[in-house]
Amino acid sequence: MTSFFNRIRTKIETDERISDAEALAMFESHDLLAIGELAAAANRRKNGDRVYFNVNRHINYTNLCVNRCKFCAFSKEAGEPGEYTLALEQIATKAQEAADAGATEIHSVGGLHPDLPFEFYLQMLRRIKAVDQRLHIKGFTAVEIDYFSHISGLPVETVIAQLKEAGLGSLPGGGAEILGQGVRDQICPEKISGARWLEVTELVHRAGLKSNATMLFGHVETYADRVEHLQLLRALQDKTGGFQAFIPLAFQPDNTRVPGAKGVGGVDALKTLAISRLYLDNFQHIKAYWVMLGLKIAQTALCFGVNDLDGTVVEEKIGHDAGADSPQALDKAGIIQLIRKAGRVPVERDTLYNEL
Ligand code: V47
Ligand code: SF4
Repeated sequence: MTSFFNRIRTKIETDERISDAEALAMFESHDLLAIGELAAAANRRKNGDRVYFNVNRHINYTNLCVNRCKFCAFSKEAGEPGEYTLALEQIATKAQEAADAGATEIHSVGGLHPDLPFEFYLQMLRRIKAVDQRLHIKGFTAVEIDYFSHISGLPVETVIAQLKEAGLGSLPGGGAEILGQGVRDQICPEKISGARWLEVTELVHRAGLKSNATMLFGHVETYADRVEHLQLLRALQDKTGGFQAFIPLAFQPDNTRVPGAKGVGGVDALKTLAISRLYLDNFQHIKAYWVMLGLKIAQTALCFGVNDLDGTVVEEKIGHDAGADSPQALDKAGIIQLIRKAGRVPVERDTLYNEL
């Protein structure tokens, strides 16, 4: 294996791409420290010692969803106990609380609501912006954008243009799951295809909006499925350059309907983050989303190629409904301490990675 890792090291140092076969071999390897050391070196070349975080707040406007993905413990059907849809007034109140607490970003996603009209989402953006023009709204996944096109009868390009006009600043990376259709048929058969997710994301980038990309891992997928997912993202990034960060999401199994899934161990989580850094040479940022990883693994990930810890979050539902044992929120001092104790330099950023 030493000659294998030496070859990867040479590739990193000469900016040569890791092949799919090499990524697969690393997933199959148990030499976590070798992979991590290479990923840390690759990250150092790109980002030095700096680790980014932001002050943000999540607002999940509804948990009603017509898709009912099997891995999702957050979504509900109409009439089920615990279903909710926030009124515009409640959304504005949460945005005001966020602005008062120094947030620069509202991260807003929700289920695919059976009846709300497209106009609701435009009004939601306008209401948040009316609270404070400076709040950047990172909202709606490619899945929601496709759904808005469906319910409004408008082409995706028009949907994006209207959302942008109403105040949308960028898109989060959700809905990608595993892009390969074989896996989607098992865990989210009602969701748009992986090909459609890529198509909508390309249109988002063409409209001048940045977005992120995620990968939900640790359920039924194989290592080959993960490599294919990374390959599709790297190819789209070559085409558009519109992705900011890649965020591997560790699957939380409680209250879900994925047969046999047990959740993600620390070794798999760190290996996946490190390989993402090595393979996705055209992504500047690899984010350890502490909500799904837990604080200890998220901090350790800073030694495995990661340069972003996401934000303060404040009110998290998607991971916690599925049993995540991380805290609900972190304060800025807590994030700064996590980064400093890993020997790195904390940098508060806005959503578009301007340093604050
Ligand atoms: O798309 C759903 C995932 C995503 C579970 O772009 C689950 O900055 C784990 O995309 N276990 C939404 N994950 C969250 C998301 C995100 C989060 C933080 C930052 C950003 C960003 C994006 O959550 C969904 C789905 O892939 N998810 N259920 C679960 N049981
Ligand atoms: Fe709906 Fe998103 Fe949950 Fe799937 S992951 S059921 S689309 S809220």
